[in-house]
Amino acid sequence: MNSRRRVLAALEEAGDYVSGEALAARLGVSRAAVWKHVRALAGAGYEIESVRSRGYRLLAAPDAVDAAALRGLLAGSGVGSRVVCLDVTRSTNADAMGLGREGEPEGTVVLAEEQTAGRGRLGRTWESSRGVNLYLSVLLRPSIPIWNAPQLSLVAGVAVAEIGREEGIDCGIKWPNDVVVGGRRKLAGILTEIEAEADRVAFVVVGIGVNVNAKAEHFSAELEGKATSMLIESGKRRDRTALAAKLLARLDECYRAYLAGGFAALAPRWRGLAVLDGRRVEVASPGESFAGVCAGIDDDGGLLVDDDAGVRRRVLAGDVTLEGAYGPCEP
Ligand code: BT5
Repeated sequence: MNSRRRVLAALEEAGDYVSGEALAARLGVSRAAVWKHVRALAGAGYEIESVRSRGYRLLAAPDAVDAAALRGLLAGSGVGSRVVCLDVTRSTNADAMGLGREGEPEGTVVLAEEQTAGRGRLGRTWESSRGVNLYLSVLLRPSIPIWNAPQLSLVAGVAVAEIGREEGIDCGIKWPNDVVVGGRRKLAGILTEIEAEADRVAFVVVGIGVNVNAKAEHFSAELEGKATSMLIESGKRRDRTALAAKLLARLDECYRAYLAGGFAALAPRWRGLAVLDGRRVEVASPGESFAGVCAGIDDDGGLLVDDDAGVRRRVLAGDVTLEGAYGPCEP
């Protein structure tokens, strides 16, 4: 632990005033050095009171993901073997793609407090208010053909929705990549991007945005009634560091299961979280649109829809909405 973190740990532990002298003795540094660390902590958003005769007292910690704590919680996990925490970036997916091209190893995670150009699918945007939600991207190097890459969105969907449910949120998965509450309000989105070599995957970036502590006012008017957060659903704020660790550890477990057994190994879990089964849907996939009744997914992750002529169709890419609704996050 560096000196700055040790000062912080001492203040957190005391929960009361600690004299500069005591801190200096504990860390084996000068009182001036302690003061410098306290100033640096204040610069990082910690509210620290300083009273002449009593010393320093920690009043409030910034609500930021704690990179060091996150790394500690993920020790031993493949996903999160390296964690890059950024304050502001355009898109963590773009960053992770860049790291992939530079040869970064599998499991590297890029996380940001805020995105200024968060990406959805098909050129759509992901609203990424500062300091309230999770925006993270995971670099993976699975040895799979490119046509199987979309399965990784489904794998991530299992991890996100399972953690959502464990947090007490009644969420489910809308094929292919939305985690929704009440079948309608979007809690999380997943964007999988690939870099390909001939017909094999060179690397994949799985980007996950989860609305955690956002309030309704953090979303644009356009998303009113369409976006939700764990706070909105439960009235409870969550520690984003702990939540990110749980999510990444679960993703690690799901990814290992996928590598060992293919998507079939995850399909039963995915089906247990599905929200569209048995419902009338409209499918807009590249080159065709049709309506029908959703019949779940097959073991490769393709969506099965019985069209109005009674033909079972298999959808591999596209958007699915409940019939009569409009827009990809409407159902
Ligand atoms: C997605 O796209 O749902 C994928 C979102 C992936 C976001 C993560 S954040 C970390 C990583 N870095 C990135 O740059 N991206 C990933 P799509 O299915 O196309 O849905 C996009 C639509 O969801 C938008 O057009 C809006 O209607 C809606 N939307 C945008 N921001 C939202 C938010 N914060 N919460 C809920 N819905 C949102």
